[in-house]
Amino acid sequence: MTFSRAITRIPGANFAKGLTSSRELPPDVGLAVAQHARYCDALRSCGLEVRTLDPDLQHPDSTFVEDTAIVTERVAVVTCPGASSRLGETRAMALVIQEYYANVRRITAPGTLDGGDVCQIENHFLIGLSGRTNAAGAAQLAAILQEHDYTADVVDIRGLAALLHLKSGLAFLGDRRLLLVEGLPIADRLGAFELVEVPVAEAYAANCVRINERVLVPEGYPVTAAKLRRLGYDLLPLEVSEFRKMDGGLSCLSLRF
Ligand code: CIR
Repeated sequence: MTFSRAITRIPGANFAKGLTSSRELPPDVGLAVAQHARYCDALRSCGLEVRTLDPDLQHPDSTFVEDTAIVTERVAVVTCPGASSRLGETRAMALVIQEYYANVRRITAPGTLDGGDVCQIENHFLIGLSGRTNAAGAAQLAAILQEHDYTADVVDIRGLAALLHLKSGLAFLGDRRLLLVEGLPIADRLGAFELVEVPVAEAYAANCVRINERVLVPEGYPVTAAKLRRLGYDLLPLEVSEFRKMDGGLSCLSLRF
């Protein structure tokens, strides 16, 4: 998959009021803004044209733009996020997406779906059933994707409390390879892929992002980084400590298409 654009949103002054399960100290908003700026620079260094949206002060989690839309080569789908505090984020995102896509579809209630639960693997999609994405939302997305000649498979991660979203524990690296947290009980569903395991102690590093010739990885996870380097990947490590405190990872911070 080749990407040429990304959409991001700068964290707002109310970023620390977003949803989190973390027991870490609240995030430093100034540092989050600085880390976000470096993230956008990294996307540019991968060859992407980056559209950076202004902070949305109504929605403290709105910097995690990945959850609001699925953007593919053939269709864009605006989601219906599973957390009620995030529902309003999609209105502004739909307007932006319409500038790039003639074909914009929507997930509608009672369906809920967060983009973090959707992993594109070439022409196939894994859709996670999670605390945020319900069966109706997953079925709506699968149907839309199938209309556009994609295939989709639903994987239930609701028993895995450590995973907020499917992509909290899994990333497609290209080359028929998936990076995933060691022991993830969905591994047997992924037989067609070479699985690259991330040790549980580095679980956060399973949320990497392959962009064109490079792989964005979170700074500070040496075992995973060494594995990926041994496989020949050109890594771009980024410090995202303040986003981790809000349960967000590298993929959540952009829509790439
Ligand atoms: C939330 O709980 O919705 C945000 N604090 C974090 C969202 C992270 N998004 C993602 O993993 N795709």
